[in-house]
Amino acid sequence: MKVRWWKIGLILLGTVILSGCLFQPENNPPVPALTIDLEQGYAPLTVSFDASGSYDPDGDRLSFVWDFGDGTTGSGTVVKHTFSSPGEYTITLRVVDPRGGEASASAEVNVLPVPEGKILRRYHWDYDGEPQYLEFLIPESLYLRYHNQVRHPLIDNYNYGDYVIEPVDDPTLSDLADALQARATGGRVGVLDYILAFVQGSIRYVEDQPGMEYPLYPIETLVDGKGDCEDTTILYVSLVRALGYPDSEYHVTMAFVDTDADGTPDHVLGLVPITQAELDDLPGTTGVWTIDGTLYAVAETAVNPELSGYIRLGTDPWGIGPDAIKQRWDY
Ligand SMILES: [Ca+2]
Ligand SMILES: [Ca+2]
Ligand SMILES: [Ca+2]
Ligand SMILES: [Ca+2]
Repeated sequence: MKVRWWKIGLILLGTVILSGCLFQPENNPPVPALTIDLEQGYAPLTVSFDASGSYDPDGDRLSFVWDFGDGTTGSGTVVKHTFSSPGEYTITLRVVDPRGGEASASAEVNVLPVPEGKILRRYHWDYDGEPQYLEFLIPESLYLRYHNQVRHPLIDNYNYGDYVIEPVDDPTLSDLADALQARATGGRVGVLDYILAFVQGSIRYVEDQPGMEYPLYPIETLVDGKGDCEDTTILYVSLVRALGYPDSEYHVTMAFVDTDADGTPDHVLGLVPITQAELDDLPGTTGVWTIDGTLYAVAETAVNPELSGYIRLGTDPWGIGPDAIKQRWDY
């Protein structure tokens, strides 16, 4: 049998040409996915954009091109962008495959101007291992009202209670307390613990000058973002009190305690009354004190989260007990 090798060669060549050139598989465009972490906020607003949910039906490698709608562009799967001016922006994500296939997705971001006469503060803290974020507007006149008040060095006149019962800041503190309450879960104890984590995590611990305790009004602590034990306790107690503004159901107490048993009080902490039934919900176990027949959960507010982590409601980090109380302010 005569085999015509050259004919077989031609057939093979033809097969290669047909499959390689004429019958190239169709290219499917990518399927874009776009998520953003903030849709609205005050200028300057930093927003995180994530396109990692995008895919290509053919498994093609994808590239990502961003147009932030403010004249700037970017690239990459996950990008952060800061909008410096107020306005409504349309952000467009273009997902491209190497064969010319592409698809787009878009999102809207509304950047608000900080209203005249308000101070914008942004608070970051953790709760149960989850990052928390809150923007809050504080009337500048209120801040100046307190900031400009002359305080005398407190050597033995510890009138910390005056900083809590001060009424003019109550509506503003109530707005903040309500915003925190709306984010909390776990009933009354959950709300109290959540607000404690807010104070611990978003107010930086800074000590007063030695021998001169200088108490801050809650609005000052919120604007300045720093304070020591009396300042953070005054803030916490004021926020808890403001939860029920104007008729508080959240009775609360502030205590001046002696942590080193030398007979002189040296530290301020909060005490929140709880019921026997609420004990099961309490995250802490070492700080439940009985005072005059009432159960109180210790609220230690002065914490450096970088050094010691968060101290949950119902924790007595000093191991002192109620006998260490030298003075108490009740609301
Ligand atoms: Ca493709
Ligand atoms: Ca007040
Ligand atoms: Ca202080
Ligand atoms: Ca002491």
